[in-house]
Amino acid sequence: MKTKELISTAKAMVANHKGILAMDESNPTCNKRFAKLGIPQTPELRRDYREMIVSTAGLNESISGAILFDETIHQQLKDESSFIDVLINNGIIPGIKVDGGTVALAGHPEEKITEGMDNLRNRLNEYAKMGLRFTKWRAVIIIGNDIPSQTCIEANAHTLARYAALCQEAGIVPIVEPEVLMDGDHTMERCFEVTEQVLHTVFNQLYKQGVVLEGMILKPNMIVPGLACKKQDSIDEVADATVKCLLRAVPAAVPGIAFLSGGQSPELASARLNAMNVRFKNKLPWELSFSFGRAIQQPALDIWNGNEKNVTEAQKALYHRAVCNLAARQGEYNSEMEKE
Ligand code: 5MM
Repeated sequence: MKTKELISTAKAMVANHKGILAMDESNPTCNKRFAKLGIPQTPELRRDYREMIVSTAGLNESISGAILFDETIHQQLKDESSFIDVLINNGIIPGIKVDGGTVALAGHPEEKITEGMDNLRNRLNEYAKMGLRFTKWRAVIIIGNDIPSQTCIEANAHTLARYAALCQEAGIVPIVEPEVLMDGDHTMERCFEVTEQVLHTVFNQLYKQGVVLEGMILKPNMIVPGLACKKQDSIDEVADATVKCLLRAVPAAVPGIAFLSGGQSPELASARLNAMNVRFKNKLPWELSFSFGRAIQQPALDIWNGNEKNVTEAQKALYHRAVCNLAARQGEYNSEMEKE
């Protein structure tokens, strides 16, 4: 195993206060986002949208790596360069989503298991040859009446660890993403309890399957109340609960924790990340970073709206969100930045 290389890639993914841009929406998810805005759901427009993102000048000042979707790596920019090369030339590490999405867990119809293990070893070797240096696999855990079940947590943790071990064997850094969804009216305390259980189970499996913790990145949810919960805790309460949970469950050997945004508004995601970095600066064993999708992209997507004429304005919005999160990583974000 190329352990040294894995460790240095993982460190680079969270270095210099930068974060990871998740632009790996599968076609159904990307189409859903386009449909909301009335944008035609074609491969050409998905390509145009992603070209708008990767050609944003200065993106590399705050973005260390970008997660692509398989369709994108087989497409080209208008000048016929590949998306992978454009990222590499801009000093952004290219990565790719390798999971195949979620389906109902057999015997547990309300819960999800992630597919995509078939032929994964060969796919990883192909991706490594193409220059992709990290991957992502997302597991989904739903909070509801009597769920998540232990079966669901264990099945997803086992799969995440199998995926991570295969990635490291291929010399690729795995981003391990167990996402506890924000949907529902559960409290922040319930999110804490479930996330802690999930993370303990995931790290137990990573250990059992020999995954080198120094050569991976964890991509968890923040500890937040459900979107429909009557009590919406303050930014500082979310920051404290999130760090408390992570300190209990994430080994110090992991170089970085890059949060997903999970449906939080872009401003709230930045503010919560900022609060963690303000309150726990220099006190944590891992870097606290971001791997946002919607919380970085949404304002830019709204402006772009499928129209070439809007590219420059959309790129400004994307650049702005990336810079806000660079500041949040240093505990230097504030709402004044949103007026700039
Ligand atoms: C960008 O969306 C990623 C792929 O999602 P699908 O498999 O549903 O198409 C997703 O895994 C994303 O990376 C994470 O959920 C983080 O994105 P958010 O929007 O939650 O920050």
